[in-house]
Amino acid sequence: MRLVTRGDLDGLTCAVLITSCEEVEEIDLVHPQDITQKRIHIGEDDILANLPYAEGCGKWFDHHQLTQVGDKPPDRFEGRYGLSPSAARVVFEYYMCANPDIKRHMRLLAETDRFDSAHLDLEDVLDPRDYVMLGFTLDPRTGLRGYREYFFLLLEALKTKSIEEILALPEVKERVLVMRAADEQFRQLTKDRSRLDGNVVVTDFRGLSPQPVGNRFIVYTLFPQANISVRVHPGPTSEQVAVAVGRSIFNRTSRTNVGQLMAGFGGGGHRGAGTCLLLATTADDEIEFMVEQMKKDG
Ligand SMILES: [Mn+2]
Repeated sequence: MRLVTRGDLDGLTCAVLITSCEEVEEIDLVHPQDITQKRIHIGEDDILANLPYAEGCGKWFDHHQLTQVGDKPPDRFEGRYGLSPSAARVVFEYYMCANPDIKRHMRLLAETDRFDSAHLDLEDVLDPRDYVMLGFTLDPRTGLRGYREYFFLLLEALKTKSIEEILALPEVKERVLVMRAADEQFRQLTKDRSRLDGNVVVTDFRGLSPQPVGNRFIVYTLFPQANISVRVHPGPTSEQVAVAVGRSIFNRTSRTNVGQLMAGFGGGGHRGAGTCLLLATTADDEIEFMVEQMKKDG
């Protein structure tokens, strides 16, 4: 079988669990829009995890809100879907009875839940530790290069090593150092490039080269008044603009359903966070529309 998942902590924990329970010969890391836009072929030998449903797949595990784009899952399918703090939790529930051995990953799973659903506290953002730290080093959104190799290194390490041993690996230590330095710069650029509009903080990184990388929750420590954030950066091509929206993880009063709002622009996500790609020519008007909706929602 081939496992197709995404290269974040949730995808990694899915991979740890699924490779413990299935014969997986190959793992591919993809973006959810690679699935919805059918950029990769999915067949009956494929297990999809932490990604949208694709017709004809062997098994499917996910916890994201269903979007209007892409294939609709049928009433019956192999695998499991549910609104859960992580896709890994959905995978765990599916395999646990037949594979009780995976219970040894309970702590990894609990921390993946917390990380993927952004139930973090101020300390987790300002001074992250163990699995939360590991999650930040893996986040493809932080833009660190070579994450495929890194993902596979961690996949093997998590099966045999403690989190302390993993954080002591040279590859992990190096990423932690790079991230700490990047976060300092990111904090400053976020301050410079953000404006508060009612309850919404809008950060625009367009025109910056290279793109700043850093902890996406820092903005909430800088703008405690805001309950939702919009981050704008260049898309994968020059005709596109990428937008990432998230409710504040500290000021939890926003009523916007972000996944639903993003789906209206061809993207997707959870109630609390989501992304979409816009055409550069119309992006400003669309972003303005989103912000107005977030202000109306309160
Ligand atoms: Mn997830």
